[in-house]
Amino acid sequence: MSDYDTVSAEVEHEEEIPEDHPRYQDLLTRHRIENGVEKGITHLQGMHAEGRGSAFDYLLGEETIPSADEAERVAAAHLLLADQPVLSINGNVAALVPSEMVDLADATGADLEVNLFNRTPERIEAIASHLREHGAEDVKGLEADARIPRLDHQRAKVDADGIYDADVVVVPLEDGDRAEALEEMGKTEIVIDLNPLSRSPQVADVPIVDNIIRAVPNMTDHARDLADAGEADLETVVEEFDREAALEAAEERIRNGL
Ligand code: PTJ
Repeated sequence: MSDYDTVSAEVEHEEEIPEDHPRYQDLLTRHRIENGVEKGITHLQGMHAEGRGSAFDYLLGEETIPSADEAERVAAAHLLLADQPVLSINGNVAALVPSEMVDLADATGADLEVNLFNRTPERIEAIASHLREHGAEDVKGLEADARIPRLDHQRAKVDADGIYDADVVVVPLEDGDRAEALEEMGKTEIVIDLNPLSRSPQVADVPIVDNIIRAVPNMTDHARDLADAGEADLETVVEEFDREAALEAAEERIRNGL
């Protein structure tokens, strides 16, 4: 049977996408983003972001490369060491990995905070409800009672007891100046982005060049493996990480397939 016969023209539920389809992960991702747009969770611009991401993922071989796996372990160690870790959620993240983000928050004691570029009360509420439907108990980002300094767009709006006060922040799927502004606030930043040349991974303490669909569950697995490690061991994991080498390894894979 050809690919054309195995996937129906209009996929209503993701279970209809055959798992043995050679493009399964890409079809699943596209379906979740489309669904997100229909539900008012994902902005239309999120489709462009997804298209860009999937091109890089194709060149990466649609797999978690060893340097990304290491970065995901280091990220887990940072989150376990943190006093106040926060996972930032935009419209693409909410559509792609809602329950996976809730699991990561559970495994690391992190808070979930909605933070949007195209911020409207309706989208904030839709994303918070979507996360609650996937098991989140407390969702931050609705108060927006603090501002990230020197950022003149909607992403500056954060919760005072959330991202504003956090020591470690996970920033997925945004190429922008917020990463630089958070860096200037002295926060430890973990960025998930398939493009190693984006501004966000370029300034991150831990750049993770991997598809968020693979990265987040793997971070959770690492966090569970490291749960009993002592503080000194976690510090060692963090200190041994070479962010430049991780970025170079990803670029090398994308450019030369190596
Ligand atoms: O929901 P909002 O209103 O906050 O809007 C979010 C958008 C999509 C507008 C915003 O995040 C955006 O414009 O993103 P950019 O600038 O397109 O950057 C997104 C980055 O994420 C790009 O570098 C993509 O390569 C990368 N990316 C896209 N999909 C994935 C990804 N990285 C990892 N996993 C993915 N599935």
